[in-house]
Amino acid sequence: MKRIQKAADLAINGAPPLFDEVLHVGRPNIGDRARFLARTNDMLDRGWLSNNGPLLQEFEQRVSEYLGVTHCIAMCNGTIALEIATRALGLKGEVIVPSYTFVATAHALQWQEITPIFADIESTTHNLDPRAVQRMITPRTTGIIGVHLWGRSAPTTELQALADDHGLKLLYDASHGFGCSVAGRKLGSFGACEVFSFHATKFFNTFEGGAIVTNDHVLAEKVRLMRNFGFAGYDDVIYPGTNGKMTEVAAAMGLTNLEDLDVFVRINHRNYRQYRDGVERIDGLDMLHYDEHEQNNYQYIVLEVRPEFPVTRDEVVRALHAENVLARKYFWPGCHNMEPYRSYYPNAGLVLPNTRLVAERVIVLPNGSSITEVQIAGILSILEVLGDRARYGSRPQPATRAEHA
Ligand code: T4K
Repeated sequence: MKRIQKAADLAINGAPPLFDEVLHVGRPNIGDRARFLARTNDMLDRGWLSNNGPLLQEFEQRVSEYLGVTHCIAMCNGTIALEIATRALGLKGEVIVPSYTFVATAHALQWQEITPIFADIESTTHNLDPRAVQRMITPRTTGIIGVHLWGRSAPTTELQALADDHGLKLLYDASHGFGCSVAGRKLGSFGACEVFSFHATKFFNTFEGGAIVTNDHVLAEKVRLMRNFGFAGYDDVIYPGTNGKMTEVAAAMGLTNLEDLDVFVRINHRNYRQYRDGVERIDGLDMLHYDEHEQNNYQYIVLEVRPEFPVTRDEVVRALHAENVLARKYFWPGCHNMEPYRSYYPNAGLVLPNTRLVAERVIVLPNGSSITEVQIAGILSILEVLGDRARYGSRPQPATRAEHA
């Protein structure tokens, strides 16, 4: 495999791309194909495709055991799970969330005409700053949604104290946190409930999917019914519900992938260490670290491009894309800069300085079971050349049409 050694080797300078195939950030981790197909075959023979089928029930059982929670209610995706969780908890008025998250965290509220109020993050953790949350509490506040961004725990102790002091409901968007722990306790059992996404791009996927997990029996029963239109029995609807059901084929994928979680973690961890060791040698780049004393899924390889790096974050992304590395600027530009929030609250950014700082710096790189050691070495070689003033000299200029010809 060729590596980038000098500025002239870069595709933005007219050279052919380093990679022939596109390298994605969100390539799915897929478990044993034969076991998945066997489960799917059985499902087809049974003629039971959705609506609380046997695969779903087994899946919920396995997930709750794995996470150490009493209830897992599997859903069609993480966004609907967030909507059902906030609805079941009776949230209304204002709910405090980070702006530095995937827009679904805010949209799940807005979709129900609950106002998301954006609180700032800590620049080192990328997670909610409890002091910022406190500042955003008003008489209209009914809840807080903490996000365990990149699978690293939100400040659970501080957020619980705030929620208790102010009589607020606290739940977590744990979309990134499957298989991760804080102080040795798996994410999933904090707050009133936690919501996972099992989207294809996540560490653990069910094609599309998600779950609400909780130790609260009453809440669990309510969300279970709300997931199925609010039906409490034939012809008897007792809640405003929706269709949040997970299909049997998704549960089959989930059961299969659960059996290979250790393999996915091992691969991600290996990749993470290779990236970390490589990035350590490059001035002006930082990589977000995971606490090796905790359980981590190591799914997100998060770089921060500091101002002293010779080229800007956007130029790094442009250079990587030109090499067929589809790095992403998650979660630029922050929810408060997306519609409808930027029209509703044009000045929200004034209280979100760390959100801006982090969103302007971050790049997420490909990880997962489809990326190889050699490919990671290639990606690192691009970053090294971009970061080496001696070899690189000036800011990259795209080759002109004439130079390409
Ligand atoms: N809360 C948080 C904190 C979240 O991160 C998310 C989802 C949610 C809530 C909502 O959960 P869900 O309702 O989605 O269950 C992707 C995912 O669609 C989204 O699930 C995820 N967060 C977000 C971080 O990433 P996009 O818009 O970046 O997706 P897209 O289509 O650009 O795909 C990402 C990369 O992955 C591309 O390079 C293509 C590649 N890819 C994608 C799929 C689906 C594959 O290689 N194979 C695939 O099957 O949102």
